[in-house]
Amino acid sequence: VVVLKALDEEQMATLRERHDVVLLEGHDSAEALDAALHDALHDAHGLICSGHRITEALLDAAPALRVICTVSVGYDNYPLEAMDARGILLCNTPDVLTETTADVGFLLIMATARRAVELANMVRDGQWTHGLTPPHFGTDVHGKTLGMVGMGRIGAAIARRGALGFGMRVQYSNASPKPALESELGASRVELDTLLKTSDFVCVTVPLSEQTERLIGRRELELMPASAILINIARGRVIDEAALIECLERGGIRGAGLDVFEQEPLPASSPLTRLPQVVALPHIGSATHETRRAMAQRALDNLLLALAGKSPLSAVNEASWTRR
Ligand code: 8YV
Repeated sequence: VVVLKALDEEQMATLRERHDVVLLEGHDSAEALDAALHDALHDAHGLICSGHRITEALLDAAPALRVICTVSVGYDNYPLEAMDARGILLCNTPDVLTETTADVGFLLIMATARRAVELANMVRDGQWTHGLTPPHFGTDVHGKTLGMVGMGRIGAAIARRGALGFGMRVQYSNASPKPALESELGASRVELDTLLKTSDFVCVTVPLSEQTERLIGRRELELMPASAILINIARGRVIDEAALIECLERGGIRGAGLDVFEQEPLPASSPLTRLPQVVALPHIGSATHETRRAMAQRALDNLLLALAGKSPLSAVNEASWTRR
């Protein structure tokens, strides 16, 4: 088993009891890591990784590979069709990160609306020299309209925080209706355009796919009122980032709270690093000690089950596996 994403010591020990393990770490460059992975995969049956781009060429170099366990819920960086064709199972880590990631969604809503980072920096810079006046005021969160683009597990957890904790009116756009959430939260399903025109906060939680790439582009941003705030905790490429920068620079929307970007790490030259109305986080959605440990444990459990020929806890393409 090749491990690219560090498990903790106890988890590594559990894995070593059952399998020969190659831990790949400490490579200086992405190229060096790619080369090491290419070699290590030659005899591997399993791979635990996260965030690394797995190509078809890598799969070709891994004739014995049976399962890849990603330490993430998103799996847009895996060549799923090529894995299906080879009968390689892909497992991810849903559920265990839902609440933690929803916390970051709400953190961004609050921080952007109340300008927390900008104003905290003012204090830090010794610029809090007199009482605040309206140019420094933020906007309310409670009682406003929250528009969820995507109402999966994480979307629902954010919507719950909004409706039950902050008295927000929730509307959502999603491929399928969610009647249970509609009755629990009083949420209503609307077309994306309506959502964009009528929400105070638009929160993007859809997975990245061919259908959702650049779902929010120039046209969509223009539908949002100038008082609205855009939050993205999904994947950077769901939003046209150049169009978003242009929209923010001309005051087309009030602000943006972003945990994900087209390119990560976000280049220091990006205007998103310096626009005051932007709260940019370094992709911390699931980054707590507790949740990252639970994610690693889920990946490990998935791998051990799959290599023992049993059904894993969370598989993305179980049908291809069953066929194999
Ligand atoms: C992290 C995430 O990027 O789960 C996901 O899809 O985006 C995050 O939890 C990361 O993959 C954790 O290793």
